[in-house]
Amino acid sequence: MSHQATALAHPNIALAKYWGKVPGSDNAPAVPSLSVTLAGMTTTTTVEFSADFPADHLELNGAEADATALRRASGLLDEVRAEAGLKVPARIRSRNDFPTAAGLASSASGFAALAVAARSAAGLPRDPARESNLARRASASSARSLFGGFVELAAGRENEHRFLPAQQVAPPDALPLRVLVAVTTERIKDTPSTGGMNHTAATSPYYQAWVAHAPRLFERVRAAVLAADLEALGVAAEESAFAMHASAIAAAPAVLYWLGPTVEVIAAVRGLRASGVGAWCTMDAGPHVKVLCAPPDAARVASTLAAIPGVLRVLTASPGEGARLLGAEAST
Ligand code: 2P0
Repeated sequence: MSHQATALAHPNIALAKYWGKVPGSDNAPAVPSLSVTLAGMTTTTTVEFSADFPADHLELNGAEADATALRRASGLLDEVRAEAGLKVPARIRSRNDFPTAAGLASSASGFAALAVAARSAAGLPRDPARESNLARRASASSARSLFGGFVELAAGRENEHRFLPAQQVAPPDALPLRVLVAVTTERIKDTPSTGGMNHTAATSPYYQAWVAHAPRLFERVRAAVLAADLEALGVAAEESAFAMHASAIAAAPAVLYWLGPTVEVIAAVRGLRASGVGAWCTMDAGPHVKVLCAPPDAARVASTLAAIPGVLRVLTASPGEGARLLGAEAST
């Protein structure tokens, strides 16, 4: 007897960044964050529980995943098994329809899809808040991909293990927006974000300043989304990205994700603004630059980015929907 379920989820881009965890917590963020879930790019994940399997097994894009990825996924499955009273192993098959090195965290869509598929395959009812909390404990940014549009994840509190799901702030059509991704390398990043943020917290003299300042940036981003004010959103989102990276760059040794083309794109976006085009940058734990603009400006901004030496390609994304279940079945 086996039970299986398939779910899909999209990546998200943080407009107000998460960087740093509450010490002693169950992967609760030290700062509040706010993201936009992106349409177009999709992770599809199938989970099958069966007593016939010898152990948990994880396949990513058709290849067996490494031990670290399997351990993280098994940790999420263990929580589902405990809640459902299930004691059998699972096989996970996950596929992204966007390249892993595209600068869009596949972990966010991956753990969001896994949370939905695993709970459903275990016979638990759909519950986006519980799925979001489950995903958050595996990888905090993935908690936000459970929901569509503009999504917030609050900061946790010291020495507190609690229910902390993300929640929707506004639906996808609340603010007309395009996110252009300027891809600057095909290489996978060298410092994974968990290690990068923990090293920043441990060694950067600017980390405490970041933690103190981030809630103000979050409030500005949130207010701008609710007011549908793209300029205020872009300005605050750019400040959040630079403040996060400043804290990381001041770590010892530095956590520096940028490459030459990263800075070239930042300069070009400032040039666009100087010529009257509304465009703002944000960067995550990698060298790619995501550029925010209004839909009518997207073609002009994309062609400017594509012409920059070192920019390999430009992807265009829009606000999209949250994770969803595609199907669930039991077989003998
Ligand atoms: C974000 N990032 O808010 C920020 C901005 C990267 C830079 O969330 O340790 O993979 O698994 O909870 O979620 C990437 O961090 O970290 C991230 P873990 P995660 O999107």
